[in-house]
Amino acid sequence: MTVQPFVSPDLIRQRFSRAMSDMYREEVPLYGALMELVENTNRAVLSQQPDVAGQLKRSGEIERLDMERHGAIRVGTASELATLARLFAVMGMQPVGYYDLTPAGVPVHSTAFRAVHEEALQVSPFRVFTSLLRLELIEDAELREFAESVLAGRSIFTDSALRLIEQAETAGGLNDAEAAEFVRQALETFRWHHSATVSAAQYQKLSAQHRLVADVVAFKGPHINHLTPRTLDIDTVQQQMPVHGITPKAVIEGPPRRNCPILLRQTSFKALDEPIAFIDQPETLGSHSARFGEIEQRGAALTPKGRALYDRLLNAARDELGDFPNEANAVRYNALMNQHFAQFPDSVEGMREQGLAYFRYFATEKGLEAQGLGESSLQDLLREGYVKAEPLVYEDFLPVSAAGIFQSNLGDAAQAHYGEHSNRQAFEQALGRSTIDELALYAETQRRSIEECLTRLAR
Ligand code: OOG
Ligand code: NI
Repeated sequence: MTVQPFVSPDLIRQRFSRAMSDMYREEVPLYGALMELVENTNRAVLSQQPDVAGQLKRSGEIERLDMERHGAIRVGTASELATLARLFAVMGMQPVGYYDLTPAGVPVHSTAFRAVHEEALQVSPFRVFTSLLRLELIEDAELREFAESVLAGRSIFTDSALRLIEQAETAGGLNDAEAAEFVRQALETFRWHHSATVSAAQYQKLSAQHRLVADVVAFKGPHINHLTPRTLDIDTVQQQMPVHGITPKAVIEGPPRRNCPILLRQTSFKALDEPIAFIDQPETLGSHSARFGEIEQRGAALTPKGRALYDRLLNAARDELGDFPNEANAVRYNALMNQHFAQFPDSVEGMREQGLAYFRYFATEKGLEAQGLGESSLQDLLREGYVKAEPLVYEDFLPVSAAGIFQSNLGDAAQAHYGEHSNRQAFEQALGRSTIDELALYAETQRRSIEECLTRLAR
């Protein structure tokens, strides 16, 4: 008997991401339309902006661009979250970052499951923004207990998925056939189910508490609620969306448009009203809106200093606006953002000199041809053109943006006020492990690239 080699977790993730996209395209036809729009826009940018194309080629991102996307799900219990962590680990995805959405009136806290090493990200940058409902924030004790009992009675994983997770853990991996079956089984957890698991009256009660509560509690599993492609020009896509029958939210979340993109800019289109059936009324259809579309443009990962500046400028613009950005104040919001962000250096050199972003360093042709560079400092090498710096792409999410995305899809009525605050410890206890600090990952990638670059030049 020959022993089948294990498939690398990165390739399992790549397969899974593709399978998820196929499923979502079938479930949500608008997703297909959006993908097409993004592909066309990206193609135009690559042919019209050689500097952008050059940068993506040097960083290798051009190869992952077409398959790059993130999804989002919401779960209801600690054990669901902990098992998800194990499921994602089979695909080489770790929980990175902690996001508290309660200050924005959304009763969840979240992490992003993703690959952590730059080489793994290159094979598949697939990420899943994963939120845990904070039932403890529901004040109505009766409703809370009802929600807890409904959640306790469901199982969001297939038996085969659980078996394969365990096998991957004990054997150390999955062979080709097992990996294929794992992808098929894991996909089931994220599928949309149009029949609710509660009665119409119970659904109404959950929904009246918070639409998010109904979305998590009233269904069989944590349906994927969006799948987001990466665009190279979000303003163009935003503008083009209505032409294709898609209505975007009023403002783009994140930093304003810049020459040198930073962090993450996102926009979404409204959730679909989908027909659902209740257990006591299988014939009468109710309606639920959960699934929506989103696009994003990614820019440089910021250092703690850069991030502090970003947060300060964003808060200043929002404070001055005096309200959540919406349709009525969108023009003023954009103007305020541009005005405040004028303080954020808008060039690679400016950001590098002030230590605002993380970079990847490359030996240039000139550097590789030169001799005796062993003793030079990185500073000197950059100045002489022996080394070039490219910003590291931001692989994570932004809590204020995420809250804006949640809200635009839940309706403004969903803005609640919660006294209780951030509770990373409770989240990690539910998760069964700690979350990884994303800043440490960027710092490591930057360090590796400097080391590699200097070693190459010293040869
Ligand atoms: C997640 C919303 C946040 C993002 O990209 O920031 C998000 C959700 O609605 O479950 O997707
Ligand atoms: Ni998203």
